[in-house]
Amino acid sequence: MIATQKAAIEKFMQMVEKRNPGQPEFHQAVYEVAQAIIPFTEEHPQYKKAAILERIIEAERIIIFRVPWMDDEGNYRVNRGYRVQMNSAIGPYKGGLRFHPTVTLSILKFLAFEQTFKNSLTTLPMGGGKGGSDFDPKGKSDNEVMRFCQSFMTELFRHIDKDTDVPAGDMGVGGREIGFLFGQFKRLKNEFSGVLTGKGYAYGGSHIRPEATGYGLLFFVEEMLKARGENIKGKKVVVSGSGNVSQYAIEKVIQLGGIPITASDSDGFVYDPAGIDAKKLAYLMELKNVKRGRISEYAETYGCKYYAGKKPWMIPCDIALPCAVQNELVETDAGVLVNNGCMLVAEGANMPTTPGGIDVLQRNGVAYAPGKASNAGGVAVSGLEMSQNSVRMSWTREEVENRLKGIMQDVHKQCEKYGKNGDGIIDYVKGANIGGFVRVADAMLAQGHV
Ligand code: NDP
Ligand code: 2IT
Repeated sequence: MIATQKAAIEKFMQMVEKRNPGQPEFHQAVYEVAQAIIPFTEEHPQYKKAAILERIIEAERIIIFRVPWMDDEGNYRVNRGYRVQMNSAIGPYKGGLRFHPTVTLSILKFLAFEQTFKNSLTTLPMGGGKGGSDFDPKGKSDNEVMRFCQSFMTELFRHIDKDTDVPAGDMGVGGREIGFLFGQFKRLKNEFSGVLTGKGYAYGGSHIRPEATGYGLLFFVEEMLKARGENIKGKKVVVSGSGNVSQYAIEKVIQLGGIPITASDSDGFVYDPAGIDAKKLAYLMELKNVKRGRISEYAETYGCKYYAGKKPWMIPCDIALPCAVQNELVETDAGVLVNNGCMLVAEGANMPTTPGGIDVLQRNGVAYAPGKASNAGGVAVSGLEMSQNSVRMSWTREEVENRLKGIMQDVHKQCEKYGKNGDGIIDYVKGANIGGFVRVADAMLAQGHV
């Protein structure tokens, strides 16, 4: 990168930090995009002249609200709810809801910003949004979760609609929560519509939506490997997390003939050198989705090692799939992966690798895919759920899975188109950011000064 471009990026980031104080995750997400887009807009002055980058980092609208609810002991409780309506240039705002005690405006702005680019890469008509609350579903009874969801939706319902803003799940928001949220929306609006995705199949959900992020991640990994003349058979795969994304990533690794050897939660990870097979995965799913237990119990049941307070990147592997949380793979972790011969890192989570981590991986020739490309399968099938709801039909599992695979192959093609360097190596960060940007930017140009 030439010195004038570096200076332009630094100046831009100073403005971003000044206008968004105390929002480090948002700064981090913008920085990654700015590094790719500022040089690109130098070569394409129509975007620079129209200040598209300056506009795209500003949310169209942010809603922050009180969520009062009562716990099982009759205590009054209060949380904060948010919806960040980031960009509607190419479709209604679309993106998940996160319920986690660490939720802040900075986290949701970073997620909504990433979502804008990701949704564009899917080629489906979806803008970017994200929302959630600092509510912690962990340790709460089903009734408490229901009361919280009902209170959350009692405010949110007036800001969303099937053609305006369509939330879905994210961390802490799965099928149970979407059901409660949908039920309350329906009562308040007296309307049965596709206003949320990730619904149960019995009431308008799509086949393969629960599986979509994890499966899509592996379809993307297959394309990355193909580009290097490789395939996944027999490869050791380290996975972090044990929630929705991790579970179905593990399932697809098994189906494709790879060997998943770790899973984790916020307390530690398990290393199963024999591989997590279909039977052990069924146990893990029951443990996490029904019993809502801890990953350490997997180690007790199957007699393998549990590493309390540690992350799985220390285990030698061919492929690493961070599927838990932002900034879970830092520079030193990347160094350990490189030293152990890891050839590919693809993100199931959003922004799990720090900028220093990305730098170490890329400099050492590890194929690295940012989440906005490799985890786009979840929102892609959400888009397919919206289509099915609009025509009041549902497609078969095979049909949805084939479409998902086609979309992930298309995302990979866009990364290749915009990210292939002179030496033939694909820079997925550059490719995903420019590929995601162009469609949104062209729509913004066409729509005038919006
Ligand atoms: P879940 O809530 O189902 O699972 C989250 C997992 O991450 C849990 O295993 C959780 O452990 C673990 N975790 C949370 N915090 C930490 C931490 N600080 N350190 C280590 N592990 C942690 O969420 P999802 O699987 O849906 O989401 C995971 C990631 O994937 C998120 O980054 C999300 O934004 C992203 N994503 C999700 C999509 C979806 O459709 N659901 C789509 C695309 C991306 P514990 O149980 O201890 O909290
Ligand atoms: O980060 C994500 O892409 C999601 N949590 C899924 C969003 C969606 O609308 O399905």
